[in-house]
Amino acid sequence: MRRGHQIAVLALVALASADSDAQAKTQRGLRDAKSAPQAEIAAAAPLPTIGQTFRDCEDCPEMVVIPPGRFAMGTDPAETARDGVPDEFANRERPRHPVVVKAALAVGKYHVTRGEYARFVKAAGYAGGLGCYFWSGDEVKSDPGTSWRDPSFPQTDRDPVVCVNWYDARAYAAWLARTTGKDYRLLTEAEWEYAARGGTTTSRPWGDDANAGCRYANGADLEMKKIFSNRSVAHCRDGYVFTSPAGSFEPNAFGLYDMLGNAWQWVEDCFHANYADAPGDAAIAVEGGDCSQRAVRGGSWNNSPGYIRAGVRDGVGTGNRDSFNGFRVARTF
Ligand SMILES: [Ca+2]
Repeated sequence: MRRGHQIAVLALVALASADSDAQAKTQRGLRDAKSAPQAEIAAAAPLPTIGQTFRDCEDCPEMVVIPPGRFAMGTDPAETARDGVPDEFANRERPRHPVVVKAALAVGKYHVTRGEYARFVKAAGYAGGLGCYFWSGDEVKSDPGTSWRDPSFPQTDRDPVVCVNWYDARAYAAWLARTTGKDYRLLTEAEWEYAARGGTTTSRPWGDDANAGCRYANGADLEMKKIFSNRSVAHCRDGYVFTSPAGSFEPNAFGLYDMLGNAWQWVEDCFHANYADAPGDAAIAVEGGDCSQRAVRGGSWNNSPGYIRAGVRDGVGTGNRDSFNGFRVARTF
């Protein structure tokens, strides 16, 4: 009952645009809450409010409560044509379709950092794994000597952890859930795109201009061009060739940092080639399709401007550890 009360009151706070079914449940929940003993309500955990930030333990990732709402997931052909995205990638973002996020949820304010991951590895005795794919400038190579501790370029403990595969990301979220008693997990792909867009409908949270992104995202930029001269880069300087410390750029409208760029983010869903059978409920992670790959979102430090967009998506083998890929966590209330 206590959990039900929390959900009901949370929905009262923020369910401005959720569907009628959710609203009906909210109204039923509120009637239940009003009739419940005051002592039980008083004993419940404090209720989150939209935009609130919190940590569930001293070393836990900082979380942001984002609102429920509706959005259009995916892109139209004009967007990818404008950015010169090849059909092979552009077709993954079709068709654009409506999705509802029925309840507020908490999303990591930043990627899980290398320091946070290190605490997990130590506390849980997790192997973590050696061997990571890194970019030599000409090609992606595997090196058994690289790992999340040393991804082949320098990082601080505030940088996003990379060289983690999908199992590593899930293991971290599961450990966080065990240690806090809260419902930590990876985001679904639809939740991720909703969170990345932050209420915007442009190709990026700051607009459509890729060359205006250096205040908001760490992608391939003129700084990278000094070292990797053959790269297609944004015509601006974000200041980082490789990963950047979490929160080095401006947040989106939901208060989330680095949703685009820095490191691709693993999500829960199996990879589907397009959205032909995509659900309209963001809480549902897509099963079926190719579950040997999971979706990654957001682009990374080495991606050219066409891949630093809210709609861009890729599939990566679940066991692959790449120096481009990291993750952030979500928490259900
Ligand atoms: Ca950069």
